[in-house]
Amino acid sequence: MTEADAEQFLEDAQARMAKMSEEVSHASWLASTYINVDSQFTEALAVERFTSLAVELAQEAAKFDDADLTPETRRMLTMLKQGLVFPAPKDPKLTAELAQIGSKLQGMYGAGKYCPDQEPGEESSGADDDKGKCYTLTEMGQMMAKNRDPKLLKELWVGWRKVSPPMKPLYERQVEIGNAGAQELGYDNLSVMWRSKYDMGADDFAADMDKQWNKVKPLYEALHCHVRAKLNDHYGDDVVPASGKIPAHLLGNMWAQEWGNIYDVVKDDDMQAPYDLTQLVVDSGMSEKEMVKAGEKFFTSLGFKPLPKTFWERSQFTQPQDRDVVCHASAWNLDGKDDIRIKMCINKTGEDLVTIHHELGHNFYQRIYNDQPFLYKEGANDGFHEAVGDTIALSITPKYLKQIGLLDEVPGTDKDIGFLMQQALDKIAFLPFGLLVDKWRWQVFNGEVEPGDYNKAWWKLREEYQGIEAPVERSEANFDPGAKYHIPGNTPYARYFLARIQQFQFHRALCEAAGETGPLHRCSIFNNKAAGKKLRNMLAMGASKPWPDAMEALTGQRELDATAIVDYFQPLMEYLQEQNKGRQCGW
Ligand code: X8Z
Ligand code: ZN
Repeated sequence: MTEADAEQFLEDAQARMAKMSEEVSHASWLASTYINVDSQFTEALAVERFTSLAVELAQEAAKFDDADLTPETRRMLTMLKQGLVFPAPKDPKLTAELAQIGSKLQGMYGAGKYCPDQEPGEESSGADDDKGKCYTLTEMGQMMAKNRDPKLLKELWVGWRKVSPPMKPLYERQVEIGNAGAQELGYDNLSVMWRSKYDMGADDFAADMDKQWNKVKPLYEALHCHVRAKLNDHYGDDVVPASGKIPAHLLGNMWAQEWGNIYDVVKDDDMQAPYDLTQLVVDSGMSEKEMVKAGEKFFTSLGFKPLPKTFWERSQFTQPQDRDVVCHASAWNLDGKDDIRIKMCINKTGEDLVTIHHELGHNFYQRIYNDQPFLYKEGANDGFHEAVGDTIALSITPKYLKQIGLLDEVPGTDKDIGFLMQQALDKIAFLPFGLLVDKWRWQVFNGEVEPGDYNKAWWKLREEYQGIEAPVERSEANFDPGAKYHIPGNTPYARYFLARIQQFQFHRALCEAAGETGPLHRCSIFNNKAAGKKLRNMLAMGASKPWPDAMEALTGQRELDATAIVDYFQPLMEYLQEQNKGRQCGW
């Protein structure tokens, strides 16, 4: 086996995978935007075929294990092996079963609703059944964001979680088959396989996550302490005690993962936010599509090509009323070229305006690396992919909002703490959640946590890392991880933790490239071609180089560096320390 043999093998393999992955994309798009038995059947079949091809090729690649190859060819072979999120064993029956479970779980989550008057297990008798309204997750998310009635919030919190117990046996089986698949590829289990995609050893990766967490933890603890005190003021001791863990239903988000929606409860009377982004969006009269146009404009101002016509024709911007869809926002490239789309159920809120930038970040990344070979049409690592749009959204500052006509005046620096608080409630509050979702899965995959302890292990992590607690008693009859999209959706989650750290590093580097000298939180790179060029050059690399090379191209650094996020929030940290004086922090 020579270098030339390996190159030929890789060329053929990539051509076959590219074709098959296009089939999967179209079938999956259908299954996510028209949930029914037929689309699920079709998707599962396509996924089955793709999985079996990818596994076959990954195993075949082993024939080059002892060959003398260039580092580039070796790297591509490794990437071929690591391509699947959930590999199946060679057995065709198991491949089919795994694919069917995947489509089914995704569909259960997407079609999930909470129907207050319905007994568990009872089917609704029809869409217009007036016995009681059913709430979609989008509707419940809106209520969790705005409503402050603890009783209703608790009901929604519990209600949504009825979606997941039926998922549990499927999930168990999925893990079992996936682990067998990972083992056939030479990994101890899926946990090792998932952690092996970061150009370092699997255990080094887990250690690096912990290392970064320890750097930002003081900021999280200070925020937690202050938010708990404010919630205690607002709701009283009976609902939120002044010490201990915060009940998970009061943080403005179904999973208590981002807390920006309770800014009104957390702010001081003299600390008005400089503006309310949702209000600006509503007052502007923008349609959902115009919100996406605003996002596109930011990217084109940095020198990215405008989105293709098909993006506007084929994307899903709003929730269809006539069918079930997977509303969880995502960005797609269906043909590996220009057929890029987003799928969202956009609400006219500041939160969704930010999510639009997040999704467009995926699309502009996908498009700018589309000349790379199939295996390199990925982010430098998956954290990079998640960080691009968020980096851009960090430039949604008052200055920028004035530039695009949404704000009349740039507020004075006396409003900075309000702005930083709003940002921290999303960015800092998210960190422990971003860390623990895959900590849970790694334990499940490697057998440390068995099915009989799934929920217990989930809440142990939620309590330990986030300092929150379930508002009602939970047991193994519940399967709360399944009520979070990425578990049934099988999307790895460590990427979002990485992205939270990285996006501040990227923002800092881009602001420097743009010649901005003020504080990081006031910097916007809108319209700056020098920053745009730097970003575009890095993104165009795709996954062609180990991620530290991409990181270096943009930031001059080869490692994750939490000092950027810590520096960004330094003024807020000082404020929080002052506020927390005399309070007993921790949980
Ligand atoms: O899933 C997402 C994106 C799609 S990649 C909307 N995010 C995570 C989540 O919603 O849980 C973005 C932030 C974290
Ligand atoms: Zn994303």
